[in-house]
Formats: sequence, C-alpha cells, structure tokens
Amino acid sequence: MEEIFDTIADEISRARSVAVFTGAGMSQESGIPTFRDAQTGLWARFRPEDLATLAAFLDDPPRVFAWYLQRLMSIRGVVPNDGHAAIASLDEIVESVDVITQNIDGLHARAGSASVFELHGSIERFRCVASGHAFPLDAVLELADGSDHVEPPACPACGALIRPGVVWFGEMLPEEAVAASWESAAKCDVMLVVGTAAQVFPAAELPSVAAAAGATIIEINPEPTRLSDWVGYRVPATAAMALPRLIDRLAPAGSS
Ligand code: BV8
Repeated sequence: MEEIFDTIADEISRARSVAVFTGAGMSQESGIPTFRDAQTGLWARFRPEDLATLAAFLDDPPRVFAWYLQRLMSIRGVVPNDGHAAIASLDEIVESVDVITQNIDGLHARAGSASVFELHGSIERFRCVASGHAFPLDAVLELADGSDHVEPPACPACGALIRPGVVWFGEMLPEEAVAASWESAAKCDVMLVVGTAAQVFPAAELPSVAAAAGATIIEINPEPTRLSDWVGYRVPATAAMALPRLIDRLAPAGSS
C-alpha cells in the first residue's frame, strides 16, 4: 500500500486546488457512530425517515428533539482525530483547499480547516422552525437530560418550536454551501473522498462533478462504495490511518 501513498502525494503536490469531500466515516475514529455501520450505526435501529425529517419532528417534537440532544451531547464529548488534523494541515501545503462535509459535528473546523462547507448543517446550531431565528446553543444544552423525550423550547419571538439546524431528508440544502461546494468541485485538480458511502443526494453527486471537470478522484474508505469502480485511486484504509501517511509525504518531518 505504501506506493499508493507516494503516487497520491505526488498528485496532490502538483495540485493548485484540492477539495476534500467527507462523510460520517471521517468522524468514526473520533468515536461518533456512522449511519450505516450495522452494529453501531445510528440507522441500525430505525430508518432515517423515521426521525431525520421535518414531518417526524412535527409529529413527535420531544422524541426527535431528544435524539438530536443525545447526539449533540455525544459530539460535545469528542475531539477531532488525526484524519481531521491531517486535512487541516493541507491548508499549509496546497494553494487552495476546501472541505465539503456531510457531517454535522463541526470537527473539521475544530481541527483548524479554514474553508469548510457544511452541506447538511450543524448539530450545534438551533433555530425557530417558523422564522428561522437562531436560538442559543447554551439554552439548548441546559435541556439535555439523556432522556428520549425532551420538549423543544419555544421561540422567544413567536412561540414556535425550536428545531436542530440540520438538513432533514426532503429539505433543500443551504444555498450558499451548495453554490460554494459545486464551485469547488468543478475547479479542483484533486478531490479526496473520505468516509462516505455516497448514498445521500444531492451531496453524493459531487465526486462526479469533480471528475467531469477533469479532477483526479481519490477515495479513502476501508470498504468499497458505489464510487469505487471508477475513482482514480482507492485507498482501502481508515481516515485517521491514511491521511497522516499522506501528509507525511507532503510535508516531510521537521518542515515548517
Ligand atoms: C433533498 C443531517 C430535495 C441530519 C443528513 C425519497 C424521498 C425523499 C428524498 C429522497 C428520496 N430518494 C432520494 C432522496 C433524496 C434524499 C436522499 O438522498 N435519500 C437517500 C437516503 C436515498 N436526499 C434528501 O432528502 C436531501 N434533500 O434531496 O431535497 C428537495 C427537492 C425539492 C424540494 C425540497 C427538497 C437532504 C439529505 C440530507 C439528509 N441529512 N444529515 C442528521 O444527521 O440527522 S444525511 C446523513 O446521512 C449524513 O449527513 C450523511 O449525508 C448521510 C450518511 O452518509 P455517510 O456520511 O456516507 O455515512 P454512512 O454511514 O452512510 O457511510 C459511512 C462510510 O464511511 C462508509 O462507506 C464506511 O465504509 C466508511 N467508514 C467507516 N469508518 C471509516 C470509514 N471511512 C474512513 N475511515 C473510517 N474510520
């Protein structure tokens, strides 16, 4: 496997622009369960449309709000892993680096990546379901009691329910993040695709957008995905194992 790291490092060293497209696998080694892992996956116990939709929230606000509170508390307890740190260090090596993430855990920004587009929002943001007014995270954290039912607070301005600032199934992705992500994918020389099964759309279209524009696609994932047959390079390894090995070749030890 060593030679593939040399080849990929050479591709990146010649790139002016790199896009890093990440999914739940990126945070798995930080201790956050992915969605599809059979045993620990968040969806192992229910179907996504059962909870991750506006309809589910309006149907049973305390149950859905409690699920996000539980996930928020678990994310508050973790830190970025060596994979997040390696991606952040690309900012010092490549002229232009954008991180396009499907993750809602905020770990790329906490690791220090300067340009992060959150296609599916953030679990650390909350807003009024009616007006979209932001609601303070601290006020939400005070409600966390680990239970399966937590009454969402009411918007102080209009009394409507406060909801998580994530993109639910059936909801449009944030316009700004979409525009920036599609632009980044269309202009990058290399796209690293890390830790995603590429099954959720429209985000999963991004590797094809980059490839159509002539980018080299590099997949880092211990398991094959629907992309694996056509990507330029496939590294059958985890994010926290593969990415630091790649960076070591790009910024030899002791370099500034
Ligand atoms: C939209 C936030 C359009 C919430 C998420 C039928 C009905 C309705 C909609 C649809 C439909 N059919 C298709 C759709 C579109 C739908 C969709 O794609 N559905 C899928 C299920 C088929 N998409 C949408 O609804 C989107 N909106 O289309 O709107 C529209 C049009 C008009 C008008 C209005 C709207 C919105 C999608 C966003 C949903 N929100 N998250 C929350 O988190 O609760 S999605 C959520 O799941 C994540 O954000 C992520 O995107 C996705 C999980 O995927 P992955 O990240 O890939 O994770 P997964 O577990 O699947 O895979 C992990 C991978 O990592 C694996 O490959 C594994 O091998 C690997 N791995 C594991 N460990 C490691 C590792 N890799 C590296 N290192 C490791 N250590």
